[in-house]
Amino acid sequence: VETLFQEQPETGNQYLEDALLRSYLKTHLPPKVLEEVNQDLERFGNRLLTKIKPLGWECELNPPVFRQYDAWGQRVDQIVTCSAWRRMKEIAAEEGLIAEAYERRYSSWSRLHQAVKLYLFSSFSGGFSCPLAMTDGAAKVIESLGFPVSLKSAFDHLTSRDPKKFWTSGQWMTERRGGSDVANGTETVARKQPDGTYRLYGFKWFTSAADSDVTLTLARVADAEGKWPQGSSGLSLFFLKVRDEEGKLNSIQVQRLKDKLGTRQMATAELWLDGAKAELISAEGRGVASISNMLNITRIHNVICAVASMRRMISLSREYARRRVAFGKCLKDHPLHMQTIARMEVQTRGAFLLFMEIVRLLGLVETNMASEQDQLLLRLLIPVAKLYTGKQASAVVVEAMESFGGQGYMEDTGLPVIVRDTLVLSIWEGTTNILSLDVLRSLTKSQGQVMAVFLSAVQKKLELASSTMKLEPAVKQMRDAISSLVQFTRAAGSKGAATMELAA
Ligand code: MFK
Ligand code: FAD
Repeated sequence: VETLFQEQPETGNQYLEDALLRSYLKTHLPPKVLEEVNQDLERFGNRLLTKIKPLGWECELNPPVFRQYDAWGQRVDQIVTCSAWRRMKEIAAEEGLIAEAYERRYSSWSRLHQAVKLYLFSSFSGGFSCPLAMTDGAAKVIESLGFPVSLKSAFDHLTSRDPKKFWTSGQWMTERRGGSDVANGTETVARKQPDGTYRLYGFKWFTSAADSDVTLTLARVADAEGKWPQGSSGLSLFFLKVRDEEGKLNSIQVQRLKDKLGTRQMATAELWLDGAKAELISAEGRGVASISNMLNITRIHNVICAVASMRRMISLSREYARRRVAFGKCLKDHPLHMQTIARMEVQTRGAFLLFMEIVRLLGLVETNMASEQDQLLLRLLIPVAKLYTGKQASAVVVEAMESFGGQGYMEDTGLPVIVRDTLVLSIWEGTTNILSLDVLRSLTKSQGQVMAVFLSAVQKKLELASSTMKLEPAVKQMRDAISSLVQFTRAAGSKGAATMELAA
């Protein structure tokens, strides 16, 4: 039989099969929380396997289509999504994939619980992780603005567990002249109306999950002389509903859907805003600072998806190695092949623990339990983790594809889908170099404190490790290096940004 077929790798409940995840939860969660979370994740793992996974594949096979005109020549600009995609939205609500983080029934651990569910969901979501990331980001912005009365209802929709009530949000930042340089590239203007609302005019060049209910976007508000202020301080943040009660677009025209390498399950559109009714939700000129609260959440989601893609490919690869025979024995019995898989496994475990640390810190910040050090560490780790895991995942999934030989390259195995969808993780939500500059921004803004906090956290972990393992010489070397780095960044911090760049 073995000469005839190569068997399809099959995996089971991805929660039960993830030993590292389970041992992390066991060692970190309080017993009562662990009991409930464990039950929920086991149940969710089964639902993913039996119901959600086939839906995700359906989304891949039935990507959204754009219908610009109806049969009678009327412009309708309809983005037609498949029923599986719409079902994903209902499931996301039922599972509380956003709600969990804001209800906080497990205090600081609720964020981690939500993040783990998103992590398990990611590889089977048929691209629905994308709107969920932006929805979480929008809820976070509303929370960080102190729940303005006008946004209370939107917050309830974004964090609802009721599929009929649940809304998703977009994040329309990128314009033709600038996706990285949003501050100078944004041409969209906001004209104030007598009733205090605004009308937006401009062109948004990338808008993902364009079937979303609401969105956050940036535009320029005219100054007292009627001029449009340029640069970052000319940008303000707006909230808008994409369609009205009858489903008609809010003075928005869909130019076309993007023809993408991956993430084909979800619609990324080019949109003309031709007087879209919107509400100003930040102070004038504070658009970038306000939307940063969204960016920091969506960048964490990016980390979640990066780690999930690596985990998924390796799980399949390990499973395949148990079945596929070459040169008279299973791949798992070829040391060289196993070394390749082991290297990927180590990278994925490291990335997983970094992801856990970030959501643990976020949970503390959100429940006012974080120290100043925790807050600084979180500010630093988000761009570092986004840029690092984005690049790392792209490399790991390509390596993992090779571990299936020629089958890895075959479209109907589903493996190329994972590869394509992973490659975007280093581009959207800020490219690698833009995030490197964000690391520098966090250094400069904190006068070097973020680095001092980071290095002393590393030192503590090393000391902990050296008490259980024989690492004294290495630890001593690292300790010396760390204390001179701490001194250097402190000194650089007091001398300003240019020296800080050197320190970074
Ligand atoms: C599946 C998971 C992912 C789902 C993906 C969904 C689909 C994809 C969606 C997208 O791709 S959305 C578009 C993402 N776009 C970006 O990520 C933009 C990349 N560019 C940057 O990040 C630039 O660094 C940035 C636009 C933020 C630079 O803007 P500025 O205005 O030139 O920066 P400036 O003047 O340094 O900062 C303005 C303020 O924002 C400052 O606050 P203050 O005025 O109070 O000092 C900064 O401290 C603050 N700020 C900027 N970045 C921050 C931040 N604060 C906290 N965290 C940050 N990361
Ligand atoms: P550019 O800014 O032109 O960058 C080009 C290159 O120059 C990059 O390598 C970049 O790293 C480098 N670069 C630029 N500035 C610097 C600098 N100062 N120093 C060093 N290097 C620099 N955007 C949204 O707002 N909403 C969405 O929903 C959305 N969905 C997307 C979906 C997909 C599938 C993709 C691919 C993109 C999406 N984007 C979305 C856009 C995405 O966020 C941008 O493409 C990204 O931020 C990069 O911007 P850009 O394309 O303008 O590239």
